[in-house]
Amino acid sequence: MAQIKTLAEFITERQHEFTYATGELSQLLTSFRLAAKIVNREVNKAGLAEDILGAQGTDNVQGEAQQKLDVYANDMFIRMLRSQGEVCAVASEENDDIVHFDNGGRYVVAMDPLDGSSNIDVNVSIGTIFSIYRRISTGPKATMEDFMQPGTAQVAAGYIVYGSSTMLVYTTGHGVNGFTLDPSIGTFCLSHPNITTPADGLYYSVNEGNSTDFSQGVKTYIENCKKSKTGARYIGSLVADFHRNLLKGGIYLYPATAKSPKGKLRLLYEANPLAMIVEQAGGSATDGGTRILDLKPSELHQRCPLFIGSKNMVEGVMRTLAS
Ligand code: AFP
Repeated sequence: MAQIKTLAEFITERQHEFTYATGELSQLLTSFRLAAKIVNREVNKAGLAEDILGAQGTDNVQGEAQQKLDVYANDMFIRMLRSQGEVCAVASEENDDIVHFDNGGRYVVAMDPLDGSSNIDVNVSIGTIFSIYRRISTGPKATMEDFMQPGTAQVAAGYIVYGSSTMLVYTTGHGVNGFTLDPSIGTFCLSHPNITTPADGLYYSVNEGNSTDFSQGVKTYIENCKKSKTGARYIGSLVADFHRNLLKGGIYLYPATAKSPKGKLRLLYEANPLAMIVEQAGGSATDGGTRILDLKPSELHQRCPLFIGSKNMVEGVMRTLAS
């Protein structure tokens, strides 16, 4: 029988790669590991449980209707991060402002606790995205400065995809590894060691319903994809679209539109963590002009255009945009 390696074992085995105190990374990732299992349980029964399924009746800071599971997932991740003690503050898609823990923790986390939540009640994959930074401010509380660090300063990033199986994928800057939740034992097990993304992808993922708003460069790139018979895949959950392209090779595009002139996706907790992961897997991520990880944030919920995936495809879109 093949040897099983659990996520907890893997983290312990690889924690020497972490620049800071070795136990800290375990604690940080434990929060996500535990919360992910609990959120996974709720996501799996969403189709049955009427009290969980459906809109909460409030809007989040982005003006989007919050689904009940969004709120549940947000509370769960925050509770787990608070209890582990390494994180002193969180920026979440679901909270207008920074959530402080007042515990002296040395890290801050930016997260989208449940991405693609409009897909919950139609039984389509959704996800969680997270980004971890070392705190740089020195006062009693974390400040905006801690969250305004460029993506290059991330010490770890990851996502969880709740799909036909549930997977946790993360990087600390030493490659990307994926773990699948075995529901029979309730444990994440190493299933995708050392993920590398193909340099030439087979798919492009974009909401073409917005295409009349796209710049001529983006329109031309999409036309070129069609001419070369590149397959189209769009799920409408960033994590799921990204995960698919990471494994199979492809590009995800969310350009500026008339409705979202700065792009729709959020820099801190969508673009940056996925950009760190894709680069670690050999791919690229850009806003169309600048490498995502080099962007200097100025707002907690800042949006940016995103072109992310296989290296040669991202280079192709950059060339087309520049021509
Ligand atoms: P929700 O969490 O509100 O469903 O938003 C998800 C998201 O930000 C991202 O995950 C998707 O890729 C994107 O929106 C899909 O949006 P479009 O409907 O504009 O294509």
